[in-house]
Amino acid sequence: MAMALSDSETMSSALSGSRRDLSRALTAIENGANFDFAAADPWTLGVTGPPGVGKSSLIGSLISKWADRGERVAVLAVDPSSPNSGGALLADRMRMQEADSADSVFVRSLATRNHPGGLASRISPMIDCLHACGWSRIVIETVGSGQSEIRIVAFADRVLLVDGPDRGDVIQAEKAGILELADIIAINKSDLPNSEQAADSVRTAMRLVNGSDTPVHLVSAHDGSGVDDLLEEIESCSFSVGRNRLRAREQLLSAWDSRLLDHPGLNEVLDSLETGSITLDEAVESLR
Ligand SMILES: Nc1nc2c(ncn2[C@@H]2O[C@H](COP(=O)(O)OP(=O)(O)OP(=O)(O)O)[C@@H](O)[C@H]2O)c(=O)[nH]1
Ligand SMILES: [Mg+2]
Repeated sequence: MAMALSDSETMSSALSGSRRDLSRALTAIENGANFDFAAADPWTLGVTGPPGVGKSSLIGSLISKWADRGERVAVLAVDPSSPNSGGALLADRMRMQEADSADSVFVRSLATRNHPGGLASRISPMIDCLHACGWSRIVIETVGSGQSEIRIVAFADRVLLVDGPDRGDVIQAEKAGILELADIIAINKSDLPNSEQAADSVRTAMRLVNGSDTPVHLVSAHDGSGVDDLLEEIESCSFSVGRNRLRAREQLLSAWDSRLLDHPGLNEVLDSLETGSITLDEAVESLR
């Protein structure tokens, strides 16, 4: 039975600024607790892209700039493989970069494998909870390598695709189907050779995919070049109706998935399917 968090002591302490109780509240939500604060619209950014292109480093650079402007930034780092490494790495990087802005940064890692019913159904209440606790910029980082990661990023109101200067990175992003969801593209590691060419091939691919001029920024998380412009683009980003529909579709599919995977009759139906005693259509009917 899902517990309601709204009236709990943990939640009121999280709302008054306790980071420890915020962590507890997020864990409770992750485990199925309801969070039904009617809050104003949270500000969310999804950051995705192939492994190792510098998503976390770039988020680190954006965080310093946001912190300078007085924003409080929360990052949900979705790690498909290990429960901690992604978030821990990101946290380390941030500690290194801005020891003095620690109060304005909150990082939480989430392991997709802890969620047989899909993490996607837990993301929105987590975002609402962070927003209610005063986090004004909420970033969701996920490796863009599979369908479930793409679905998670669809829960953000704006999506930044980070790519690298290797042609291989660009192709991976195309294959995973994340180009369509991107409002803004950053080619990171512009301090390395070939980034101009990578930016050009992404621009070409975007025109083919979206028929639109999605902005492509060359940036370097290492030397900071291009990051100011990227931040301005993110802040002024207004998303297209077409992409909203795409996002709504991904959200619907993930809600559908979780409902199916959480269905109490699932195992029984799988048994019957396995032995051939029911057809696929009958299975779908009985799980409705
Ligand atoms: N030369 C160069 N290296 C970079 C830059 N940004 C990140 N890196 C390096 O790229 C590697 C991966 O960086 P991360 O920020 O962990 O990349 P990521 O995309 O978050 O990686 P995953 O979350 O594991 O997919 C690290 O060794 C970084 O130091 C950059 O602008 N230039
Ligand atoms: Mg990362």
